[in-house]
Amino acid sequence: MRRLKSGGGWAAVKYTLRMANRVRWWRLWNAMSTRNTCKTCALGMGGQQGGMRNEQGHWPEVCKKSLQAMVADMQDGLRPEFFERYSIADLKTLSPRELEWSGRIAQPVFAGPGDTHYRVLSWEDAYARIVRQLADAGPQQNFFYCSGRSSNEAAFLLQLFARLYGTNYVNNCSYYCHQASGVALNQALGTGTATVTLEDVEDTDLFILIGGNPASNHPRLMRTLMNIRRRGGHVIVINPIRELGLVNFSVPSDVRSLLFGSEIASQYVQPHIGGDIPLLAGVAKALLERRLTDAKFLNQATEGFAGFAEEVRALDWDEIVRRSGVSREDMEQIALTYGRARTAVFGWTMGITHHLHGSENVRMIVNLALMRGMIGRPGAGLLPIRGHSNVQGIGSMGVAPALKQQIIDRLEELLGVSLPTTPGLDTMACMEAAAEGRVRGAICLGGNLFGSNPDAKFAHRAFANLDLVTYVNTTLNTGHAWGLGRETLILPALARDEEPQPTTQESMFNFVRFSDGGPSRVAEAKSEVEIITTLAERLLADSPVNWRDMRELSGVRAMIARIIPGYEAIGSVDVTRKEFQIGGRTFHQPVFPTADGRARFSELRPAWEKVAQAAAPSDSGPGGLRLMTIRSEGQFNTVVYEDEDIYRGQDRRDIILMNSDDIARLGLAVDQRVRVSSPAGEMRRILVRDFDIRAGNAAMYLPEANVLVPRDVDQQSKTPGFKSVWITLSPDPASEDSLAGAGFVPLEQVAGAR
Ligand SMILES: Nc1nc2c(c(=O)[nH]1)N[C@H]1C(S)=C(S)[C@@H](COP(=O)(O)OP(=O)(O)OC[C@H]3O[C@@H](n4cnc5c(=O)[nH]c(N)nc54)[C@H](O)[C@@H]3O)O[C@H]1N2
Ligand SMILES: Nc1nc2c(c(=O)[nH]1)N[C@H]1C(S)=C(S)[C@@H](COP(=O)(O)OP(=O)(O)OC[C@H]3O[C@@H](n4cnc5c(=O)[nH]c(N)nc54)[C@H](O)[C@@H]3O)O[C@H]1N2
Ligand SMILES: [Mo]
Repeated sequence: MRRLKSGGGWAAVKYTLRMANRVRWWRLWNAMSTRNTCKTCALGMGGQQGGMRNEQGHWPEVCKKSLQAMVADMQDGLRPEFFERYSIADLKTLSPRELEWSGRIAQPVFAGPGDTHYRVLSWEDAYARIVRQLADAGPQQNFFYCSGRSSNEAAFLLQLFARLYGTNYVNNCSYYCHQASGVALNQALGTGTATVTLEDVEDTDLFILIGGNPASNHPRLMRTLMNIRRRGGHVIVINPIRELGLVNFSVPSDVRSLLFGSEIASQYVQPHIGGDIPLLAGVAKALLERRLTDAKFLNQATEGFAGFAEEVRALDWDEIVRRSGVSREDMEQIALTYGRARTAVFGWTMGITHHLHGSENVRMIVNLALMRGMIGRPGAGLLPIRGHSNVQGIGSMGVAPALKQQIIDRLEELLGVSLPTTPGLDTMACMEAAAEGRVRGAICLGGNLFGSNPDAKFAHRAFANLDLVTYVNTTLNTGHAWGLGRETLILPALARDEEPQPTTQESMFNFVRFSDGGPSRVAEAKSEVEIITTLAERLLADSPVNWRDMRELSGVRAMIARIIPGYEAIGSVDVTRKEFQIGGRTFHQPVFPTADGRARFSELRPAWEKVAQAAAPSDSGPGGLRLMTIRSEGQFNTVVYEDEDIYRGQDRRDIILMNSDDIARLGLAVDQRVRVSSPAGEMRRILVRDFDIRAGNAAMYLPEANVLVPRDVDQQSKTPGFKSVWITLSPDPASEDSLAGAGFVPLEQVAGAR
């Protein structure tokens, strides 16, 4: 495959034209221009400012991802014959890409014990089956999972339904995503989300980007990074992989950038996977040695600095260098740039949270920001770069195992009920409970809980142990083939821009957007709100909530305004159509919502020990590598749109990206087939590819590589270590030509998981 010189640019433009041809460009243009929040990442485009606009009204803000998602939603509906023709065994042989492009799910379908095929059933039958399961098994035997695309309204109703039914087994995909950020920020600052607005980021002198690949996953952040550089500011990238788009990116909507490309990183350092704490500690040490800290801020606004500073001073540079994989000069260079910057924003993504020390990673970032007083003033702060377009709103609405006390109190008062006090379960805990037979049913609102789960073999078993699995989805995914219970239902949902009434979403900058909805593209699909309220109405007799009335979303918003802190303004959006910034979350003054108003440093020692523990296990031997599982340019989580990963110059997905030194050291060759083994499983016939990644580390794509990821979690955030899997490689002579070029290895062939 041809290697590109820059991310974005003409490749992105050409792709756009190709997508547009697929569904006719004026239809796509119209669809993209409606007033609906963009469906992909949580940067939050669209809404009332009109399609393709950001929070500052800039137009056009388009990215390949939003087009991919839109074109997929514009596909024709699956006909009943599809399920007659393709058995469940056939679905298992389809790749994530083939499943996605099969078409929109158009009718409820069902598979029971011994069924070889899904068959169409009526909505009435589907509802009756779910209500029977919920009533028979009871609230401690069913769990609710929510992905991050649903609206605030659907999310609020889902958790309210679950709680009035009597369970706290409610969670969302953030447990596999940014939960570590929420946990750590709450501990340090008393708030769990970004402390900055988009304006702050646009105005900052220095952006430190840690563990993320926004060129592919948040493309519209690239314009902001480009602008920082154009103003003479700096962008420091910390990433074990040299990501082309973070070195140079052509912002397609900027003529100068499109023609000549824009340099993004002013400094690029490549630590080991999991080496961020030693690296950031090194930067902290250099700041201390050069007295580049903000003493006034530290005294007035923080707690615990002295202890932290002592620990950092005591560290040995050689150990820091060895553990981080980065030279002392590089760390000192970061400290100097940071020390000179008037304002700095720290942004991070999954390279930070997907570790068994993910929460500690985030605390370390907070420590570094506090050292120079970079939280609580304009142009400076913290930005967890969120994933799904409304994952933050789903959390705000209370789709979580534990509600904030304030929300419980308000709900109990408003509704005159007592909410369940039994402990809730996070996502992995629900999967474990399923595997052990402690729960009997699951309702998944969006997402692909099977495909996103670590340890695919285990996930397959866990689902198979459930009596009824209900999926509410727009398109088919691997979960519908591999995540089956004894009985499985798939219900077709309307996408955001097909909702019969307006809905709202929350961006990673705590900005709430209002989506108009639009005409349905799939006749029999229903809105998530209709599905939830119908189930609630049928299951909960004498409910204090009139579920029929809850189908009117302005009424739901009125309730959210009374219940969810910071969301008061949502009560009037139907009249004003005014989108708003959530109160109490952005900090331009150094006073924080902790008990004493001060921000807290974390100790270094416990984090340091965890990093040491995560170092090579003794049994991995000299052939061991540390594996991260990552997204390609052509996918959205478990949904694969195309097999190519263009910025990384890869044409297929059944590959392992390795440093050329490791390839030579292990006696392997490029394009040789290997067997990749981890404590969780093994994958066969994977192709070795030479790549610019820190030696000792390797990368493969999710969701396929979830066969290899063990299900251990960070104890604080319950997030799996998706980016830190110890693997060994061995040559795999078995070569099967039937797989050549397929780019996808069916799970059964790698894991024998049938
Ligand atoms: N197109 C597209 N957009 C998306 C998504 C998608 O799948 N496709 N997914 C959405 C979602 S839900 C999310 S959460 C985000 C994900 O966005 P990202 O977090 O950018 O996605 P990943 O591919 O998981 O990439 C992680 C990056 O972290 C680096 N990394 C891995 N381990 C480490 C480490 O130990 N330290 C450091 N410093 N870096 C490390 C990898 O090299 C890689 O560049 O994107 C959202 N947007
Ligand atoms: N190995 C490994 N595993 C990972 C990760 C990793 O980096 N490595 N990343 C993790 C992360 S960050 C996340 S967020 C999770 C993602 O986990 P999930 O959010 O559970 O998975 P997605 O792949 O985003 O879900 C895709 C499905 O959502 C459905 N969908 C799309 N739009 C809508 C809608 O509007 N309504 C409804 N009802 N359904 C819709 C489609 O049917 C599609 O098949 O995966 C995690 N898993
Ligand atoms: Mo995510």
